[in-house]
Amino acid sequence: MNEKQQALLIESASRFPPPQGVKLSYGTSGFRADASILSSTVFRVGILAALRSIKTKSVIGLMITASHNQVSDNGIKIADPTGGMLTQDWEPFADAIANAIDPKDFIQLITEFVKKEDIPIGGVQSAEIYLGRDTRPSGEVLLEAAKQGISSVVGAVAIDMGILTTPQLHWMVRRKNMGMKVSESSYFEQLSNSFRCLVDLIPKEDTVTSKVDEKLIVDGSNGVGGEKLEELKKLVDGLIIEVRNTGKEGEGILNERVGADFVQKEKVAPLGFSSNDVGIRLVSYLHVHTHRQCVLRSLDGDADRLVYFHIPSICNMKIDLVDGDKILSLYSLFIMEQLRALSKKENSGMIADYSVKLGVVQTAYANGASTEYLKQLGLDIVFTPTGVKYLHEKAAEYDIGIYFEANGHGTILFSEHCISWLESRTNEVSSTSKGSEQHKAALRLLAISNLINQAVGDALSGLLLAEAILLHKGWSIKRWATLYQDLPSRQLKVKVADRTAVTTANAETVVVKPSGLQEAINSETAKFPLGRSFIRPSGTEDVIRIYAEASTQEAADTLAESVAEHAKCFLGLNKS
Ligand code: 16G
Ligand code: MG
Repeated sequence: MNEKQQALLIESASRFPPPQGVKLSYGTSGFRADASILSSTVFRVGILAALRSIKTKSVIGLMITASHNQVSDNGIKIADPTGGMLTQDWEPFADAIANAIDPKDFIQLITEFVKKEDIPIGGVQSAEIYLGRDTRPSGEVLLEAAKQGISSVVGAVAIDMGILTTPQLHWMVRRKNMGMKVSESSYFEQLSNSFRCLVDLIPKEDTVTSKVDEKLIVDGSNGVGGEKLEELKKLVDGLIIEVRNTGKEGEGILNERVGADFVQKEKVAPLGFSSNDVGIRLVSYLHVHTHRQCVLRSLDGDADRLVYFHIPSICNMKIDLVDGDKILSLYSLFIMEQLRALSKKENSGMIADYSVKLGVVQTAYANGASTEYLKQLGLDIVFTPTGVKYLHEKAAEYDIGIYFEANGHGTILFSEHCISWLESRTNEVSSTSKGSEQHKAALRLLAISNLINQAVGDALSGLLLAEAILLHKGWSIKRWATLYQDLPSRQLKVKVADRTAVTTANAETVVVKPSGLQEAINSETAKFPLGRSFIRPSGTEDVIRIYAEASTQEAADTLAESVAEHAKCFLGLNKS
């Protein structure tokens, strides 16, 4: 590093002193904390993003959001050149510079890192960083800190893409690095065009059932997702979308008793939903009136999570949840159907000449019934630890990799090879095979690859895909929910001072430390039919999480409680 660069870093860092007595960690989804202490962290992540851009010679994304956290929190995460999460190799450096108090240590860390990674800085190199932020009021101040961090690396340029959902920013970074033009309107166009394409491919005989004139009611969590869905819906033909909790002045507070995280964890309806949304209600299709179950959807604070739900009874506004596992099952079923159609030999002479490697990725939180269902479909299922970055990496090993966490994070990845094969299937067909089932199946899969966000899970594109499949199948949420019946489950958490006291293996299904705890969990689990339980340290809070499922709710509750007791005991948290 030359003197000019060093002086620039020292001077700008002096304007962003780090908070005292706080240790920040990049965690599963970037840095998150109370917004008032984050300026220095965001400034430093700006520097890191510039270094990453120089190293990879690509555009890097920097998103300011704390997703489903309370409105007073904020956070920052990086999108790598592919649009995915920051490579895990760089996380220790992120932690180190975020926590370096002494300016000399800070400069030394950067000097050593650029040397080790062979990153030339201070000279003619250029770097480009796209900045996005959600609707949090603290976003603007933190945006400024990010810009200052970026401009303290010679040759680095920050481009403010404005208020965006997290998946929009990841999508833009991916697309830009693929050499394409990037704008928010191109994102909306791609989603609405590919949705229309899927709807146009619905077999004609099914149109009566699929023309259900039902409003899509969506909880926007009072965040950026609601705002963007209001824009997207203007372009989407064939769906009537009503966004509740849009975050407009006076409508409510971001993530406060609203949003996918609240709905999934608390299993009650979010604010903004009333007795009118309970049970079944009258809807019309064509000129016929019918009673249908009222289907509701919920996005999280930065719109990278989606769940569906239904409120069966007015008494307590408790919900029946259609979670990420069921979304995964719906997608998997539809994709399998298309692949099956594609591999059928027809008179057309169009023969599938390549066997697509399809895989499904889940975590230990996936309900056992969902895994069983997917196995019965004949799918290859693999498990990874919790956190999008792990699932995404695994899914990328397949031609078509579908991943979902139960909490609604997930997407579908198509390999380049698979996309070119599908394109050749649709382009090279002889005129006789146009309109054949094979041809349509290839077109549908291509439309899915355009609709679904391949950079990261995206509630807006995920919602349109689920709706297109439901329309295609003429399915109600009730029919969808009966794909399988969830096993009763319970989640608990135990507060700890040091969550590293617990370590796990085998995709978090086995506790390694404290030693002996796994044996205790095994003997509890063995007491319950269909019993399954695991514990893991949270990646976002100072807690240990406990999950249990069993054949009855009572058994799942008892199992979770006894495992929690064992955990406390092994961690020395029990009194006396
Ligand atoms: C973060 C992760 C999510 C994971 C959750 C687990 C991303 C974008 N988000 O929100 O995938 O399910 O953390 O939280 O990676 P926990 O570690 O506190 O249980
Ligand atoms: Mg989120």
